[in-house]
Amino acid sequence: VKRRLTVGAALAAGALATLPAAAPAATQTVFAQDSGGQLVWNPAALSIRIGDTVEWSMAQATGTHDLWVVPPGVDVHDTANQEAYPVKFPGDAPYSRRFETAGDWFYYCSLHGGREPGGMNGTIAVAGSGTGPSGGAPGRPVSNAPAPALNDWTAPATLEEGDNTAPLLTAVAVKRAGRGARVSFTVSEPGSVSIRLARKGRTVKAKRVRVAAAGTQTVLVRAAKRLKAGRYAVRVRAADAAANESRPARLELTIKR
Ligand SMILES: [Cu+2]
Repeated sequence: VKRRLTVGAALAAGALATLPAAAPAATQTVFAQDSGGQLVWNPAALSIRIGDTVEWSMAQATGTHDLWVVPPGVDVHDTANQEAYPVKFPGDAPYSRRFETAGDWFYYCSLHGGREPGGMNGTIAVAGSGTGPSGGAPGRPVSNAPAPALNDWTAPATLEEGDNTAPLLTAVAVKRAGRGARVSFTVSEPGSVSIRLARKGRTVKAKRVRVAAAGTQTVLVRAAKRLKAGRYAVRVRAADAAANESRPARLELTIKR
């Protein structure tokens, strides 16, 4: 047994070694540090890959800070095109941002001269792999993002999972009966059957009946008035409880004077 385990482990290691070099998405942390009078982000320079997340932690801060993120190519004074994050206090949850765009990013704390050289700022070099995001868990939403919409969708009490079978409608027949027609049919499962009587394209009478069980049933379709002489198109269609519908049966009924 022990030997087989060893062989298996060696095989697994070999399989891993042949996988393409796609490192999982990583999270890197930058700490706001302000003890000793020097206000810095540490480390001030990061190199990450597309898909990685950076967290700016307040765990080591003793004062308040904010965060501005400057995308590649945006001027440090062009605040309209920068991302502003609200002020945080020592011990607050970190700012968190996932990087999907390669390039040289800049960030700073506006409370502590961050845009100026020597201020509380830093850089993030995001390397594009050429193979797209490296995947992994998505970053957490930034703290100033609007609250996500609540999913208040209520699951249906009954799921008609798996019933994709339409009922079978057979032995459909129609006969004149009094002021209307008598329609008989056989259905393969319970549900409902709808019958439509039309003349010259206009519905004369429509009726829907419940079918409690599979089998043969006869339905009387009575029109409001005595049927005029002519040819009537009769359409019969069955549906089951999951709303699967049979193919319609089309018959003709001729009413003579
Ligand atoms: Cu600051």
